[in-house]
Amino acid sequence: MAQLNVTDRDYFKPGHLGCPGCGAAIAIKFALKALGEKIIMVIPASCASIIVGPYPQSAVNIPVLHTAFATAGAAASGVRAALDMKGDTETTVLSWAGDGGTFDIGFQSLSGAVERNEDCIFVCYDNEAYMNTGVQRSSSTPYGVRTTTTPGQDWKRTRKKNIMETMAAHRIPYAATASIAFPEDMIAKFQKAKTKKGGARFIHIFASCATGWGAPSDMSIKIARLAVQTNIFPLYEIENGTRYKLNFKGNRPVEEYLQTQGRFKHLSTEDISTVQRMVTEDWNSLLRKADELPV
Ligand SMILES: Cc1ncc(C[n+]2csc(CCOP(=O)(O)OP(=O)(O)O)c2C)c(N)n1
Ligand SMILES: [Mg+2]
Repeated sequence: MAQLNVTDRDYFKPGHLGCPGCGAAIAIKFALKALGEKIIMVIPASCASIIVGPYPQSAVNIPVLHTAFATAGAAASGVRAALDMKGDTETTVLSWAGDGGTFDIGFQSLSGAVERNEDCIFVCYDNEAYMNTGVQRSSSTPYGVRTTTTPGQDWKRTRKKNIMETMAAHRIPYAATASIAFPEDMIAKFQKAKTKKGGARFIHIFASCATGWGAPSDMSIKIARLAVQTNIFPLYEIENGTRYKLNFKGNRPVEEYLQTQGRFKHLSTEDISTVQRMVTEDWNSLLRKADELPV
């Protein structure tokens, strides 16, 4: 990859309120490094609200608007409109929502903002459950996972919603996936998103959660890397909802990923085969969209 042009400055400070090994905190650090100073962050209720913290104890030295759980898309649109009224087209509006605030309760707000093609970067940092309130399942929680609302033998039997496909269906100008285990790739995508001013951009970040996933805190990056290497969380970009580009091709079996986390511990060999089938099916579908496999 080409040499990245990133500042030595950190806009995310030590002493934040994330758990040890918090993937969401790592994602904030890289995103702010990529985007630089002139941004306003909009954060709906989530772990990120806590990690960044309430004014004046903020862990970031950029302005933040804390907003209600369902409203990231609408609140970011309002901040954009206010900046435009002031003639400020330079400042980037960065909406920073969890999977609950994106896939579930925030979905209508995001869909509206993307359909209006608001000039904002919409981020979903995805820890695959409602972590801030105690690990309840969301529509981003993958098949096979135990959470506090899918406990014991009632582990989640439905698949993770494909949020990137929903964004493609809006014909969003730019959408990309990113991972805390691939910082250069993530930073490059944020910088690319920043240059695509004038319309909506969406970045879906895989952010491991040691606390909610039953994993040691020093495994967060390794787990995120395995998610990409097993094609469970592929790295790719979509332009205008139609042009797909893959950034990495994995080839490891899903079991290597599943065995790193307590939330999958109960799965039988047969269940693991089911997960593998689902992942392979989704991966092949992505390859076809990227013109890398015959339709
Ligand atoms: C309308 C409403 N319902 C419920 C809550 C409580 N609540 C705060 S954060 C949160 C979960 C957020 O989940 P997600 O968006 O995935 O972010 P995470 O905490 O996992 O980082 C919930 C349910 C709320 N603040 N507002
Ligand atoms: Mg979450």
